Amino acid sequence: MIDDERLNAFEARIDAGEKIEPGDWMPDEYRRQLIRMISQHAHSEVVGMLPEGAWITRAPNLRQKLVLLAKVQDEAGHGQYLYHAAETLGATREELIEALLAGRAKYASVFNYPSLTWADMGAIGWLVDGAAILNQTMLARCSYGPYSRAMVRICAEESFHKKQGQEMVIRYARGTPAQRAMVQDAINRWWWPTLMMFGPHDSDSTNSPALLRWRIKTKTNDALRQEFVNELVPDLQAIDLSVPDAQLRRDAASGNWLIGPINWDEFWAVVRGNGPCNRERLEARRRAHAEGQWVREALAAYATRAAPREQAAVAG
Ligand code: BYC
Repeated sequence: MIDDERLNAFEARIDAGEKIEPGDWMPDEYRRQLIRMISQHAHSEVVGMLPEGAWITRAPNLRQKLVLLAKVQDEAGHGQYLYHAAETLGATREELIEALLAGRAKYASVFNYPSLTWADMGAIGWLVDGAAILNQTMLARCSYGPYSRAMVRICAEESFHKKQGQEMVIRYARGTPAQRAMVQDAINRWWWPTLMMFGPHDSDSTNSPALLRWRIKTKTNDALRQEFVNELVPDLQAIDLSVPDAQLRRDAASGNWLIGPINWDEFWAVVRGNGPCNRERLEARRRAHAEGQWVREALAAYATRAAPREQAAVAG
């Protein structure tokens, strides 16, 4: 078949709601977009462990420590599923990780902000994981089979993360004046970075046309951001916490909560490596990678020695 016919057949499958699987023909641009997005997503999960990981040793009690440990460990697992999904498209894990450590790869901007108090664990769980769930519920319906299936599992775990964060925020909002002030401060600091996490406005979203055409995304950046704002504003108001946006107002006609302008200069500075913690985050990843070298070597040695034995067992 010539490429036009293949493309038509490929798009007809997508329009019919079929999943595209690893061995199937796909346009090079579809493959490139998926590797770009899935690898950025994997890096986000792994770098996203750092702001919360910093508080594991400072959790106020054993229960909180166990919950936070489980959550951070989940994020490592999400990175695993996603690197695997990217590998089904022909990318190698080594090249993807090398791009992250060299500072060439992107990951979610929100993780380049510091976690300053214990209440940040609540704000990250409710706001950041809450935003991620909206985005990932959409991606669970995406046209590429391995990515959509990874998302189903990840979303189930993210729901626990969101509830963990929500529970913390509610508890501190009902707590002492100092706890209320601490949690309000955390919401103030994480609100705008979370809104930026949905990506640039649709008019500046260069990848969206291809992603929407091939149903990798089925909703735009602005549509998802609006869903998030509509969900969070009443929930925060219900526990007497405010949103740090003097221009926030409810539009009676659409029912939407309309936000003030997002600081895109700040967003792009963070994306380009100049956020408050970009250098610290990459440094931590490089250190972890170097310290894990012996584990990778041991696994590779085991695989080399185990392979002939396993082949012999199968043949026998
Ligand atoms: N940060 O054309 P656009 C988690 C880049 S982790 C950095 O709109 P697209 C969690 C974008 O890459 C889950 N860069 O892009 C973990 C593009 O540059 P390139 C994180 C961003 O792809 C631990 C350029 O800007 N979720 O839940 O159509 C603890 C133009 O943008 C960002 C995902 O990764 C950003 N925020 O849409 C707690 C979801 N936004 O690549 C929680 C998967 C945009 O052309 N990703 N850029 O050089 C997506 O859904 C989409 O990629 C995005 C952006 C919505 C993020």
